[in-house]
Amino acid sequence: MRIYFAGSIRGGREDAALYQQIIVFLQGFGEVLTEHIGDPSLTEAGDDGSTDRLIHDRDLAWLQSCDLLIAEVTLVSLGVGYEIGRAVESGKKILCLHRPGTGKKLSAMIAGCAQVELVIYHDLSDLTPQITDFLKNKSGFEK
Ligand code: 6K6
Repeated sequence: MRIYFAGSIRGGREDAALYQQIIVFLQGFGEVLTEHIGDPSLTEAGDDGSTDRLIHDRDLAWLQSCDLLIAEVTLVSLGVGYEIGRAVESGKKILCLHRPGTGKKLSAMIAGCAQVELVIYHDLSDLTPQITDFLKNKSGFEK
């Protein structure tokens, strides 16, 4: 299974360590195309030497080739929202992960989208069983 993991870069890197833990967990199910999202050394400058056009076109190609988009949506990120919209348009399976209680309510355009499956969680220990349940029982993917 090819998984596109989406998480905030220029929207803020406060959750980078958590993204890394989620990515490691997801690697037990398949290939994560976007491992770099969890790299704690990447700053929200969002600049690894590539041009924005190259980043956009490369990420879109990965998104079009994935079986599943998993997006951590607690930090508000225009890029993550855009990726979710493009994945909806392409008929991809989409799982969004959100932590309540951080002061920001999830956008109605994500929470209200019928094509998006939403998991509410507090920490990794209550997230991982919910991802497993989604992958094994709801998405049709097998570990
Ligand atoms: C590398 C390290 C830090 O920044 C970079 C270069 N920038 C990006 N590299 C890869 N993917 C990116 C980059 N900037 C945005 N994205 C994509 O948009 C990722 O797939 C994320 O899921 C999402 C983040 O969007 P913003 O708006 O928070 O940057």
